[in-house]
Amino acid sequence: MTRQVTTSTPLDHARRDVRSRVLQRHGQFCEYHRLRVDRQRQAYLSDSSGDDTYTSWWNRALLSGTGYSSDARNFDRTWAGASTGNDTATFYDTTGNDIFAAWPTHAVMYGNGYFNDTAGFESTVGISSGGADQAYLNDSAGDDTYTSWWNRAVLSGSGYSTEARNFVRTWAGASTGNDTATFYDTAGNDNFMAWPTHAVLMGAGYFNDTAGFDRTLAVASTGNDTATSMTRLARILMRPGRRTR
Ligand SMILES: [Ca+2]
Ligand SMILES: [Ca+2]
Ligand SMILES: [Ca+2]
Repeated sequence: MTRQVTTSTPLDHARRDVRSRVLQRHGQFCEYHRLRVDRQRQAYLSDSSGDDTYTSWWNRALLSGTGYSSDARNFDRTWAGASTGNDTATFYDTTGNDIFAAWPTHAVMYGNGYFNDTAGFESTVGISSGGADQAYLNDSAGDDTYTSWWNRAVLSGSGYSTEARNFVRTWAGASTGNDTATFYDTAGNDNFMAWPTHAVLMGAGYFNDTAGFDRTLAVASTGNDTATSMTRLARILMRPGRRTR
């Protein structure tokens, strides 16, 4: 009769011990980083029942109201929620490329290394300081009004207002309801182009795009402005002060 005997030297024991310690340390390291990503680098800010003001930069989110101030710095992601009261949110960008996206109930600004998210603010404003920034404004299911200038686009409806300032490119989308869009031009040369489902006014340094509005109106002031109906393939030369539907 033979017996299988496993031998193990003190060196084997030592190696196994080292390996298990390394795995244990690795586990602790992974757990530490999981916590860092999942918890430590995200900030959650909540408002008061009164009127609150939110302001964010790429490395900071600040929410304040009567008797309090919550300041989150250097987080990868921040979230701020508004409840009752008249709450306003202002988002500042970076000098790089940033995106501002807003809906009636939430808004977000994000770019390289940061993501600032909000929910429930009645008024939201995204501000671009430079870079190839883009703003996306989304309407409500009800009736909404869009108005744009070369450096500003505003979309508002029942209980909310969203605004994009100084973006080189903006887009606003309309869904259900009776939604209207009005574009104002610059003093220079501008081009308005309209399709049945979308319309664009563009000029030096700006591009204001819309989709789905039931009625669009472009207003021309000075400059050599053109309006093109892409359906009729008609080109109209707009004179100062003349309105084109
Ligand atoms: Ca509030
Ligand atoms: Ca930017
Ligand atoms: Ca709508």
